[in-house]
Amino acid sequence: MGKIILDKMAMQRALTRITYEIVERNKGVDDLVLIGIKTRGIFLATRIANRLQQLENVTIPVGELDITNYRDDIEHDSMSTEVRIANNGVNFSVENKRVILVDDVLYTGRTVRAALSAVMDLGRPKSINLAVLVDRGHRELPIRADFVGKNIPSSQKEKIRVMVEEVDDRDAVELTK
Ligand code: 3GP
Ligand code: 5GP
Ligand code: MG
Repeated sequence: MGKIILDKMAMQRALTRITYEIVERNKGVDDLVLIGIKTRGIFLATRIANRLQQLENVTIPVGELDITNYRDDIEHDSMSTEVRIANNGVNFSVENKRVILVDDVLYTGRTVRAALSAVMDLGRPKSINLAVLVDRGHRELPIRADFVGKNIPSSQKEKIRVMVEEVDDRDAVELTK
């Protein structure tokens, strides 16, 4: 059985704080777009967008990214850039936008590295920042998050279980051996 690191209320507070930090850092919400990394990153991005709607009364676009085609440890020579771009779920322009990437867990950084490539294929944003619910350490690349729900120092053997009501029927973050 896992140990609960964040319960429903703590998760809600962390997302609310991240939302305020995003507004503060960007000095508002001009040109802001959110891009969630599948699967749970998309739900977290949508929740942040909902809070921005309540807080600032703006509708911020939320894109969906599946970075499978960009991972450096997966063979994808046969896939052209055009096909990779066509397969993503970002239905708006990132040109000159302030992009916030959103994911559930940051670990080696390879997913985010891949997400950066995917976004760059779409255009030239003004900036890209990273928001994650959990940073569990063990980076293998020079990547860090700008907005962190909770730092959870973990051993390589441990797993962080992120549950969201949208797909897991409850909100919680657990550390399992
Ligand atoms: P997610 O798609 O919502 O991020 O990778 C598939 C799922 O497995 C992920 O869900 C993630 O939460 C979970 N997972 C747990 N441990 C790991 C891990 O070490 N690496 C990856 N890639 N996913 C993990
Ligand atoms: P990275 O690419 O940084 O090694 O891993 C980040 C991605 O892998 C995230 O999208 C995340 O979903 C998944 N991941 C890596 N480690 C864990 C973990 O311990 N728990 C969960 N839930 N996801 C993880
Ligand atoms: Mg993830």
